[in-house]
Amino acid sequence: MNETSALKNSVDRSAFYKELDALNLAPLWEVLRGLVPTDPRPAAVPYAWHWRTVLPQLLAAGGSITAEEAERRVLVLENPKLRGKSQITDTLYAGLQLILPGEVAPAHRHTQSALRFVLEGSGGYTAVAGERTTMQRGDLILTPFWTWHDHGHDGEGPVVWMDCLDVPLVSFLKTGFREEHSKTAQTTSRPEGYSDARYGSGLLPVGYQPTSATSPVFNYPYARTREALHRLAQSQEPDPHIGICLRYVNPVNGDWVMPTLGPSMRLLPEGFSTSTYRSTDSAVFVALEGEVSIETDDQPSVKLETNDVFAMPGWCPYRIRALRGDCVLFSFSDRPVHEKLGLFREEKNHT
Ligand code: GTQ
Repeated sequence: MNETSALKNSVDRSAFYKELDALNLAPLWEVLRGLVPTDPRPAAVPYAWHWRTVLPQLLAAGGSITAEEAERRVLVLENPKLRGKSQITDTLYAGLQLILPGEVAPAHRHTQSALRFVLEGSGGYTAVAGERTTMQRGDLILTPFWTWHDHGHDGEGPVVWMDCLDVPLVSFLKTGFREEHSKTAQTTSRPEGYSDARYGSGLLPVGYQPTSATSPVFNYPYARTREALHRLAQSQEPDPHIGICLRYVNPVNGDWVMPTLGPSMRLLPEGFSTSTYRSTDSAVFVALEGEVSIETDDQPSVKLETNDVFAMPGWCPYRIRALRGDCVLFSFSDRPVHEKLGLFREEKNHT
């Protein structure tokens, strides 16, 4: 093709594209490579929120609005590349919730699934579907989709936890529903510890038939998780890519605890460094014990101390080093969805 006909061609094309545009039609060949990329290109970037900077703001929120007025007094952790969207990664929501003594965060239910990971204080509780559970630091609490839940605090001092929800996924699917309960706090119909006794002790009621895709255990206490990790650390070598890492399990079927969110807890012995790892799911890490550094290819390494939170986009290669003490890291991700859809991929490098 000579230059004149190439020019004519592009003029014809741009006139053609205008015609198409007016008819709500678009040429695939202009966008194909973006639509069907060679590999995942998340919009989110790796990013850390440090407890020492976030806590004072959360306490300031405590002085400016009550839990009841706010419904949930939460500072949303927004990824710098997804501002205004309430997303910590492309697929996950996370926020830090504060509740003060005597307060109640009113009962409601929604189709989004939620996990709470307790960071600070004691005496806080969550009531889920008629049963209350007291929250201690490091505990993982589940509020399955469409279950009534309210939060409260009978103790002293501030209580803070991280809310982990599948909000972006549910929004994408346009399946969000919510309802407020007629009462501020639901009436409990079972004693505290009932679910744990029925489902959480390595035993199940004979003949039990699951009624939900979510685990019937709704508090996974840190004391037990911690003991399991430390016992394993005494008798096995850490995996080179994930350290000593356990996922929270639904005792009824061995699956993840929720259909959309996959929490896990890992221990990295002092001085241990992981080899480079990446996977398609995006994740949020919280430093529970010790001090770690996380290194990604694009950014200098970031140090995480107690209660610092880190957003890890999907398919981003990273290494974690345990800098001080035996380090315990909580994380949650959308891995259950990737697995169920047959889309989960991971890559383990040997460096
Ligand atoms: O505690 O139910 O951070 O519904 C966002 C939405 C917490 C909750 C959040 C919620 C909740």
